[in-house]
Amino acid sequence: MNERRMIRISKYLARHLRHDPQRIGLTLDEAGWADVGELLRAAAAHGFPITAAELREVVEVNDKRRFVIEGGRIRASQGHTVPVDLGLPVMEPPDALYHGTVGRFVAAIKDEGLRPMNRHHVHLSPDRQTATRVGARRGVPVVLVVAAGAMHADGHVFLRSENGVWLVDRVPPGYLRFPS
Ligand code: HQG
Repeated sequence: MNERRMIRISKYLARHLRHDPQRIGLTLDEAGWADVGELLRAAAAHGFPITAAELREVVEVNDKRRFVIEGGRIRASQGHTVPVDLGLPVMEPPDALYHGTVGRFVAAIKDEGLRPMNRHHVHLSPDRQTATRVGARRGVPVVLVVAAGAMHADGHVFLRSENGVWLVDRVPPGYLRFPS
């Protein structure tokens, strides 16, 4: 499959497995799973036919491992706006995690800390390079360092998604280091 088709399918899956399953009449269970056959039928019925082989390829090859297939079901590993309980394990984070953003948000973040905005959690990256890519989706990236170890010691709960993204309810400004 070519890169363009792969990206189109990945975006289509993200839209319907994270944000808007009703749009194609799909139902997710409480943990975010959809039946693979049902998904393929719903996509075809709504003008976006995907073959089973294409679906498998997107799930397996996708650089960020955004989706998982298990026992005939598929779900997004993170990033939902619909209410789901992914049942992710609570984990002790490393001392430092990273958040990629852009300059125009920095003043508000200094003031309020990081907030989940439309998602369920604030998303943090395990390394600077990943955070740089996340920030670059919106402009010139600005990478913030999060004192995750200190937050954990102070009782903040961290989850880790199946694809290695760290999730937390919020990051108060005192735990953030901004580039000078
Ligand atoms: C910013 C993609 C103002 C925050 C990525 C970010 C990631 C604030 C934006 C995943 C703020 C929210 C998540 C505050 C946070 N005031 N702005 N108090 N607190 N922000 O997309 O972290 O491709 O919801 O800095 O790669 O950018 O979808 O979060 O810029 O892993 O798989 O508000 O989404 O993965 O944006 O990205 P998002 P994010 P996928």
